[in-house]
Amino acid sequence: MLGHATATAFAAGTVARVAGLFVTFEGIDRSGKTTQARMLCEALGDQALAVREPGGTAVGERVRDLLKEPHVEIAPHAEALLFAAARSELCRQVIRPALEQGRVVISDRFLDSSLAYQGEARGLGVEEVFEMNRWATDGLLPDLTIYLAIDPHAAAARAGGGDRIEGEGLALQGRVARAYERLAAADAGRWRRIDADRPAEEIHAEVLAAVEAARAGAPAA
Ligand code: ATM
Repeated sequence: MLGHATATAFAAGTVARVAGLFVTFEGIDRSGKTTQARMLCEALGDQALAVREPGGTAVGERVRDLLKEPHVEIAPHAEALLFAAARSELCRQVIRPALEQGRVVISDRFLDSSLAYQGEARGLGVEEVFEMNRWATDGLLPDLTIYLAIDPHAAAARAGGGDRIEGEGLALQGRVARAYERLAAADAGRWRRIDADRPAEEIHAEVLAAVEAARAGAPAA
């Protein structure tokens, strides 16, 4: 699990930027991230830029298709590298330029998904996956990470898809949920944990408040 020292080291290695706000949404499958990212984006209007992971670039969208393909077997190391490759492209081509223009970048998943899914749930090691991503992204970290916390059984009861990773079911989602809880607890300054088993409008109001606080420079929680 990622310790405070590593988190600090990662922050210290971050390439400096002067403007913008980088907000990420995290949570298990069907926790409502996509809905909340869209609502936030609509609320902020032109100043916001929405991106999704993996995706958002030519390479990223093709990597997304490959990773979601139910019949393609991908070993955990390759899976982690593919997510990082898509993220690397997205950071360089889309996220950093938008932040430099002072925009609010809203990402549906980012680095922490790799820490939770590949690092913890797949057993590759959070530190290892973190280091690989630091290299891939030049150390870019979100300013605010909204964790939409929901019990995996409640999330599974919601309607939805069935890609390769989602198809692995409740056991995987349980491991991922526990990993998110630990990550959020280890860095309360960046993370904001929100109970996601509630009406979308209620959650959105809390998200908006957290974003406004982050813009004002207040801690996330
Ligand atoms: P979405 O839920 O955002 O569509 O993401 C697709 C899957 O990719 C999702 N699977 N489930 N359940 C989480 C997984 N994922 C990772 O395993 N690592 C990552 O770094 C990212 C960005 C996504």
